[in-house]
Amino acid sequence: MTDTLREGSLVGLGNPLLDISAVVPLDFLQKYAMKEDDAILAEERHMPIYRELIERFQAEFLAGGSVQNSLRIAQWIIGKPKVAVFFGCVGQDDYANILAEKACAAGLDVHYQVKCDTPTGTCAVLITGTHRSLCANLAAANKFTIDHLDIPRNQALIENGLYYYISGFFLTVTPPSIMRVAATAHARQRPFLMNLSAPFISQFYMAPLLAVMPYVDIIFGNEAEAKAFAEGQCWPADADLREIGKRLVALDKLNPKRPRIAILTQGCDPVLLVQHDSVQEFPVTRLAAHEIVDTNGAGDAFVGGFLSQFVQGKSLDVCIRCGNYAAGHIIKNPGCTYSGKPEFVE
Ligand code: 26A
Repeated sequence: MTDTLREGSLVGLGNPLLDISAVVPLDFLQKYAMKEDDAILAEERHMPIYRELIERFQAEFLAGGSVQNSLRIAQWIIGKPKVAVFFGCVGQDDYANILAEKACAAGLDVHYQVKCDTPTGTCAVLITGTHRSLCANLAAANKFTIDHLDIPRNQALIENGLYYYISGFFLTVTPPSIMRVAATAHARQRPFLMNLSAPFISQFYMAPLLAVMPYVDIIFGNEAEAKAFAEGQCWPADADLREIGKRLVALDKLNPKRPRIAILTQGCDPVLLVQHDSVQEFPVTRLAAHEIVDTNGAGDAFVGGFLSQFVQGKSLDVCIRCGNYAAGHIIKNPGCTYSGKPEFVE
């Protein structure tokens, strides 16, 4: 099946970030007013974090950026290079070289927009036990512009895509680019997948999120992200995750022939697959404490595993089980990295 997959089938757009990751005590989070398992955009007061992580906590540097993570994992499982194409913006520096090198090693076809005057984005990853807190300094990633998609070669790559995946995170950077890709997917009747990405997206970027939602065929999110969306919509405060999922799939949709699907993860509790009025649960294998290295990238890996099967036309059941496999694997490795050959069996 994999052999029939053509290059460039899966197109992703997002923020390419280098993760600066370290295990820290809880009071380090408090110092920067950060919460466990959150993801935020760096403000001025967060800027010293990066240096501090390196100098005080022997931070590791790892390829990151949510969409790029998912695509690297999808590529790892697919095994055939260049099925996935990625667009994002980097600086002209060593960090960009590291990101490109890791992406290429994974088989990903990256087409970065490069801004010479701005450094490549970084993300502080603060590990506390099984929690991780992310603070992204987007820098060059924030400078992505739609004209990168106007370059004829890039335009051709976008039009060549059969599946499209963009994070909610990218709404902070360039809603027009997202709308452009969504419209292409819609015109060609190809699946367009998005992620709620973080609670702050629903809190501060609800308008562009709602603008793109009618195009979204599959929406991913975790419990906290779904709850933030529900709050932003003033849905009943007692609505549980199942109810929120049902409301998410019922939001306006441009192509009614392909009803929206919501896939909601909840840590080691079962993944919910919400379609129409039905909610199915997919159990997650609970890892023993000693097997867990860090949970950074688990959500991205889930999507990566899902995509690796989805682009091969597999059933949602197989896609979700592969998502769970990939997330479980990534948790046993530092950041969103893998080791060895994938061992997913359908
Ligand atoms: C706009 N923001 C906040 C972000 C991110 C992000 N990727 C894109 N945009 N904040 C954190 N990340 C990435 O998420 C991964 C874990 O899910 C981190 O780089 C990390 O690799």
